[in-house]
Amino acid sequence: MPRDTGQLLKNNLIFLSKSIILKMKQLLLIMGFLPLMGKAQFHPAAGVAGTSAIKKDSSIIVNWAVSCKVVRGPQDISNPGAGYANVGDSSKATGAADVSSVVSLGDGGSATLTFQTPIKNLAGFDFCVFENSFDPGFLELAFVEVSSDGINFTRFPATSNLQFTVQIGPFDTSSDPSKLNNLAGKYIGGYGVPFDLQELNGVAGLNINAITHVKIIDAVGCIQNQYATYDKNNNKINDPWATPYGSSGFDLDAVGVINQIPVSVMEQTALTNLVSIINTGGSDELIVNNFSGDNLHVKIYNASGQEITDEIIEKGFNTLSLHPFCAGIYFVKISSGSSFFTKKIVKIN
Ligand SMILES: [Ca+2]
Ligand SMILES: [Ca+2]
Repeated sequence: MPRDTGQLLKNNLIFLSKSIILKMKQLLLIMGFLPLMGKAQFHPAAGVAGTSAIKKDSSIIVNWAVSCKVVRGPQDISNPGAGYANVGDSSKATGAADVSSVVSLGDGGSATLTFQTPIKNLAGFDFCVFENSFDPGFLELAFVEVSSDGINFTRFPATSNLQFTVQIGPFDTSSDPSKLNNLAGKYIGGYGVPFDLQELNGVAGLNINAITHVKIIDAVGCIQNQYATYDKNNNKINDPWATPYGSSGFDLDAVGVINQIPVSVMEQTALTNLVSIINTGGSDELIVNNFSGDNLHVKIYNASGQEITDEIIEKGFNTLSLHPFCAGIYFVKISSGSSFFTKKIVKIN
């Protein structure tokens, strides 16, 4: 082989091996990026293929919240003296979604809703939350929690992969629903954000087949450390802020029920699923929330088994006073026909 040809071949081999190494490096780089590219892409905006948005008149919505209790947050958490959010009232969040009538929660404010009959976990999404956004990129967000006793609430693990280095301003439409998961408000008005109770399966003290309360809590959205609220990955949630107006924060329109304990089969359902008994901190007030369609019989016995009160309660929230009774242990017996259950309560003072 002539010397020149040998050198040429050698050069070609060097070039070839260099380009193979380069290709391999490029491939490794792409492979390294793949998990990042696949990460955190959630359901896109209403109307876009792959969305999970549920239209307000969808036939899968079988019921709506029947009561709502609102705790307003300030219009501007950094200036609490300037007053609280004040648009709408709690009644605006009950009944069907209509986009136009809402209750504004303010920075960090909350709304707790109850239902005609408990929400039940079945295949797929079980309930959905409506806000009144006018632009798919203007998204005021809220955490969603559920409870089966009205006392202990469990938060859906929320994710925000939006940037949190530049504050989203009050007229900013740069938000992106495909970077948000398990946060109410990720869709435009008229389209509900759905939640699947199966995701909370196994949480101690939570009966995902008899959810009595849904709580919506405004994500403050400010990226300053002292006011920020965080997602499950401990990332700051960035949403339009500051909004120092009466309509500050999450604007709750409605909560739609997709799966519920059917009203007609309530009689066959354990009575314990249809009643919640709340005696916060051993106080002298006993709240009995009756989700069954019927009046129920409530008897209270003292520790010696003597009957001390006997009342009929209607559906909905009923407040019974324990005021006349001494501190101590009591038993509350709830009955309907032949079915009943008993719960121990403690009156502290
Ligand atoms: Ca479900
Ligand atoms: Ca907010």
